[in-house]
Formats: sequence, C-alpha cells, structure tokens
Amino acid sequence: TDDVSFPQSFLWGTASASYQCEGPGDRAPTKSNWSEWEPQHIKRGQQCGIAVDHYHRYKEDIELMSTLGCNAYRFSLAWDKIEPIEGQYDQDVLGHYHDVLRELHRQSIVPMITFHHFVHPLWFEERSSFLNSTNSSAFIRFSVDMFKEFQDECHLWCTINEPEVYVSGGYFTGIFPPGRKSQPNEASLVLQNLLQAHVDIYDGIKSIARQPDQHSIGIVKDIFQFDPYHPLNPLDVYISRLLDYAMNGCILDFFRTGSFKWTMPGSTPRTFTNSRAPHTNDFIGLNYYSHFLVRFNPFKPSSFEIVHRQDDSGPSLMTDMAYPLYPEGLYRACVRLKDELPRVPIYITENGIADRCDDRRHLFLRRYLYALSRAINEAGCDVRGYFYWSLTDNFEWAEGYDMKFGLYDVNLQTQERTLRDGAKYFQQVIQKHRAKYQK
Ligand code: GCO
Repeated sequence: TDDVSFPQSFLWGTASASYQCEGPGDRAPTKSNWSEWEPQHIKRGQQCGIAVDHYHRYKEDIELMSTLGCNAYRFSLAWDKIEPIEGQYDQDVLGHYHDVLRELHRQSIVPMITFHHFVHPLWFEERSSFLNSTNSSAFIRFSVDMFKEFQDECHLWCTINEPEVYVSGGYFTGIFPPGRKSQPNEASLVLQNLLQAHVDIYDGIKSIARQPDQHSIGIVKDIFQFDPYHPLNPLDVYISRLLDYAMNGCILDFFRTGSFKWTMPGSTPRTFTNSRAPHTNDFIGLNYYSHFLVRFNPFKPSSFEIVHRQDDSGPSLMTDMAYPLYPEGLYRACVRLKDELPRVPIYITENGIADRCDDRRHLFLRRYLYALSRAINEAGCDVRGYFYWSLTDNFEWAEGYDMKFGLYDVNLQTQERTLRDGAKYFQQVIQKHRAKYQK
C-alpha cells in the first residue's frame, strides 16, 4: 500500500443499488420494470427474490462497511417501493431510509443517494417511461420530493445511474427492460429525455434547497473504453469511434457545450440544446469497468465484434463479467473527464470486479487503486472519492447471482457475509490512509 496516496478528505466507500441488494423488505414485492422483466430474461431463469436482504440487514451491512474503514456509502432509493401507486408515497418505506441514514451517521459514514438506478415503478414503465418526455415530470417530481425528504441527512446526490447503459440495454441490445433491440431512434430520444430530466432535477433541487451550496448533485456516467483491435485498420478505428461517441462522447459533449448531437449511421439525426446543461454537475460520478477492443467483421449483424487480448497472444486476463483487467482504462477515463469537463470534481461511483478467483480481486484492487492514485497525483485529476462495487455479492441484472462482485461473499441460503481475502487489500489501503492523516 506504499505506492498509493490519496487526498486527506478522500471518501472511501462501497456502492449498491436498491433492486440488486434490498429484497422486498416488509411487504409484498412491488411491481417495477424489472419485476415484470425478470421471469423470462435472467440467466438460468434466476429471480432476484430477497437478493441479499439488505432492507432488513442494513445495520449489519453498515457494520461491515465500518469494519473495512469506509467513511461513505452510495445507495439508490427504490422508487417502486416508495411510490407503488402514483402520487402516494409509502411512509414506512421513507421511514426505512431515514433509519438507514441514521445508522450511517451513527457510524460516521457519508451517504450518497441515487434517485434512478435502472428501476422504476410499473405504472411509469406502462406509460413508456422516458420514451415520452411528458413522463419525465413524474421522475423529476419524485427526485425533488426525495431531496426535500432527506436534505438534512444527505448532501451528495446522483440523479441518474448510467443513462447510456439504461438506453443501450433497453433499446439496443435488449438485455434490459423494455427489451427493445436495435432501436437507435428510440434510444436517442430516451437519452435526450434522461439528460433533460437530470438538468431539471438539478435546477429543481437547487431552487428549493434550504442550503443549496451544501449539496452536490451529479449524474453517474459509465466510461467505456473502446479501442480499435487493429489501430492501423481504418474500419476498426471508425467503428470504435462511433461506439465511443454513442456511449460516451455525446453525453460528455452535452455537459460541456449544452448541445446534444445524435449522429449514429442508420438513425435519424437528433440534436437538442440546453444552455443550463454545463452548469448542472457539481461532480461527475464515474463508473469504470470495461475495455472493449472493436474489430470490423462484415459477417456480424452490426459489422463489428468486441474482442479481448493482452497483446497479440492469447486472451486478456479476463474476469468473470467478461471485462479484462485494464487499470489504465480508469486512468484514461479520469484524464478524459478532466480534459472534457475541466473543474468538475469526480467521484469514482463504481469500480469493481466479478470473479470467483479471489487472487484476481486482490490484483484488481492493487492495480486499479494504483492507477487512480497516479491519475490524482500525476495527471492532476480532482477525484474526491472511490466507491467500490460492491460491499456484498448481489443480483447482477441479466446475469443473476452468477457474478460475484462482493468484497463480502454472501451465502444465499444463510445470508451469511464473509470478507473475501482478496478484498483485504481495500481495507489495508483505507487503514493506511486514515492512519496517515490521523496524526
Ligand atoms: C452498472 C450498474 C451496476 C452493476 C455493476 C456491475 O454499472 O451496470 O451501475 O448496477 O451491477 O456495474 O456490472
């Protein structure tokens, strides 16, 4: 741990999402886009069920965060639990989140709340959610109301988790609800409405906050690294740049310039501007996982394929989630945000590995935290915190429980949590960091 160093006020946390870890809690499972989607679309027919029962076990899990030395925790509010019927907030569920926040403060753990992490109530999905801009007002109202409810207990807010993943999964690959495939025009409209909703939530919160300057609000963006498989092959280069623009560039451009331009081949060009956009991120939440090498292949449906290699020899050091170990990608993503959104602080709101090989988890943590330390100390990136994905194993969307992202292993039969050996490096780095500044 001697080769990494972080700013004194750095936040050390873990991240989660309500649907992936809570379970239904004290009542019958509420209906959401994901509850209706699950039965036919999860690997091996798995169901989320009680997940890791975090709704009931949050005190135990917060204790585990404290054992690691964490001083922060990012989680999402379950909109489907809070508002199962439009316009009626479930006060017991709101009370639950007040209890969670109270326990976090008791353990000196700073909360970061996400309003939308892929899941919303079924009534919102049934009116085609963000495909129709008139529906956004329900989400904006919910988010601003939740800010009002919790503004004295939380000061870090994420509006939307990974709009690009929500759109690519729901309107391109079809692996997420509503399961649309190859719909670039719907995708660009949904993306536009999500980005517009972010702007409106930011302005809505800042206009009603008792102490606006005390609150930091940002969007959470997954930066995908797309590189050409053959850097000298113009087709590989062209396609990797197209994918980068669709998943990364168009959103970063919107927040840098206020102008969103959708120019994907085969789809209707779409542009919209919002002069407020460049002023609506007090920070950027950066999720980083993947490195995709893009190769032109005319025999594939979209004329390209994603491949992995360490060099031209065999496959990269692959993890279970089919992401390679590529810590340079985290460094590159931080530098890109610094260059494209200068003066906007960064939180690493998610970074983690799904792997049954615990040695790779240790290797992952050493390499990625080293890369992050270099991005901060060498490249001058203003990174304020790191939230590991995730504290415990949880429901990994289309992959079900096959992907083990937890620092803590969870026995799904007994719900017993066990710290993985490979995770202990994270604990050591935090302990070293705290000891360094406690003098
Ligand atoms: C995402 C989501 C998380 C995932 C995590 C691992 O980035 O897709 O924020 O919910 O579980 O990224 O894939």
